[in-house]
Amino acid sequence: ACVAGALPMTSAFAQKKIVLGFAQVGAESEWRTANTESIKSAAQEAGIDLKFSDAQQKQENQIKAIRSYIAQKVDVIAFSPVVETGFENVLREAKAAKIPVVLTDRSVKVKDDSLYVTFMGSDFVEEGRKAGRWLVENQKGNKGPVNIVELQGTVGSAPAIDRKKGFEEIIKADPKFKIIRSQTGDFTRAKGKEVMEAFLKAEGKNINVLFAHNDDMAIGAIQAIEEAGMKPAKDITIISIDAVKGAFEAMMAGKLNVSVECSPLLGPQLMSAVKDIVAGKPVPKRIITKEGIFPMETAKAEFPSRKY
Ligand code: GZL
Repeated sequence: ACVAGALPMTSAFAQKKIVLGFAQVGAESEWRTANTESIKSAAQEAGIDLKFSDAQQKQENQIKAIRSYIAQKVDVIAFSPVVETGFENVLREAKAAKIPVVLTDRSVKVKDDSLYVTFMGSDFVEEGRKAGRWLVENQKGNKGPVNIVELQGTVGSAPAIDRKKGFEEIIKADPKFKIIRSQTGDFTRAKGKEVMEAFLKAEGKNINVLFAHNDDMAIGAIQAIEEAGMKPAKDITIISIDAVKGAFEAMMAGKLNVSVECSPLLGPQLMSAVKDIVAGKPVPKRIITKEGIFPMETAKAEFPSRKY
């Protein structure tokens, strides 16, 4: 025990390392891989003891991982909720165990927002609006109809719900824009390709635009478009979100028209929030990631400085 005026902590009482339990969504996309890398390297950098789990995009696995962190009495729990609902009970268990929870990347719909300390991540509605605004500008000379097919992200996830909302909010201003098919590709290349093949079979040359909720699905769809003998980014204008390396490569190859940035590099912000929480300092309820938009023409110049 320390007595008043005691000497500063000696090595014998080395500062106990903060233990952070992180329940990751999975490894479904380039974005997710870069996000995991950012979290692991930032924890290392910050001297934080990271316990990490991959839920393979299954909610029950994320809940199991959070319960195990509660049992291990970690100092802080952080996770990116694979879908918006169904986490209330386990968040109440964390609160009862007095373990603070940080939401990164995706958020949850809960009545009691004291169940988490802060949510740090992008504004997905704005990402959808950026995609819509680019399309309105790109098609301004075209009297229409402009038939759009949409590859949605994981059903029930915040990015899928909000990107769709933002995109539709913008294009509804002009009736020439019509979403003729919309289906989930679960944020993966494989599923994106499979669903685009079905869209092409059903609609073929009737498709003018593809709006993909992430680059991985867009890259899968590009393969399907080429296999159908059509030219991606020319016969079908392609809009995507994330701006990962694969998107820049596709844009430099002239196969993708634009990618809206969604930064996965949340590691450093997460670690500083964790340290503040453990130190009892206040943390803003919402921390929004700053991000831009990259049309094909800017890809070559931007690519060398990309960090993910
Ligand atoms: C967005 C993130 C999404 C990415 C996808 O912040 O939740 O999940 O857009 C990833 O690539 O799978």
